Amino acid sequence: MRSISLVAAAALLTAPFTGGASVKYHLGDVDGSGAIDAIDASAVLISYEQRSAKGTDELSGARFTAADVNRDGSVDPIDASLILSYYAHVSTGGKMMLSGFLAMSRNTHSEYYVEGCMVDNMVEYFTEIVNSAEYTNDNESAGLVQKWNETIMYYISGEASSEDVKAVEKTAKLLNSIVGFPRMRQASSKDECNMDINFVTDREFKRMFDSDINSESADGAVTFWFNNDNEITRAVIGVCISCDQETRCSVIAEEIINGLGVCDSELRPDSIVYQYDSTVTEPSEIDLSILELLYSRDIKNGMTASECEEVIRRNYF
Ligand SMILES: [Ca+2]
Ligand SMILES: [Ca+2]
Repeated sequence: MRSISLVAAAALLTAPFTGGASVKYHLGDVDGSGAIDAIDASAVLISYEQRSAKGTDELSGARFTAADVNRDGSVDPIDASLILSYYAHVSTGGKMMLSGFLAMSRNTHSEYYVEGCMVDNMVEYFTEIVNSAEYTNDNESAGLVQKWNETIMYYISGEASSEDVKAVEKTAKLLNSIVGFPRMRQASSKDECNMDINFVTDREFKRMFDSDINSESADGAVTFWFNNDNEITRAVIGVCISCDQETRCSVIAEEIINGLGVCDSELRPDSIVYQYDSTVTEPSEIDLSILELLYSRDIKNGMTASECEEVIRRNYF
């Protein structure tokens, strides 16, 4: 493994810092060079020594903020050592953002973290079910993020059992606990709804969905519509009443979640959106984390898979 010497790096620092008004300082990048490396650690140490010896300090404003990487209000050797550790991480092929790296070195995780699920797995799964290229019949929007921005007003039609209604309510409650999710509420009439949940016979189901899917083998389906901004504006769900209650509960949760811009998965049998028959009736921890990421402020309608990956790598640790 490469080692990094702080002393040698300090010797490299022969020129004064450039610091014009147009230079942008990001956390850890004390000289505004665009990279976080040993020179930044040296700048922190030099600033610390200046301040200790003479009471003066050339670091101020944005540069001070960039240098105080552990955000304790002081620029000191601890910050320098954190910058060096991060530089070592990046120099040996590490891909974490500084904020994630610092959180990890404090042994903490972001709110999206699921035990045992590495960021690469999360990226792969997110890409599979959110940036799926096969889900839409519109080539323009294939693979782009589509999600709701307005409140989902659902309405239950047809022969729903009390267990069916409970399953819808349970899913809505769970979704409403997600930060950033635009709420899901019951509409007072079918006219007011934008998510129409129909409990139907096999024949009605076939009539509703036959042009889109092979309805022979399906117990449920959803069709959703989106506008030019990739905002989902309407969804119609069908659940076959011919299947047993347990299957119906699983289908209800799955189709609602599919209607949020999340397509089926082949990767994870424990997922609520697993492509094949399953009796999973609620989202797995990873499903929930995906929904939290999808509905977070950083993931925007119309984003591509690589744009999403960048967000995930920054936020998932
Ligand atoms: Ca730098
Ligand atoms: Ca500090």
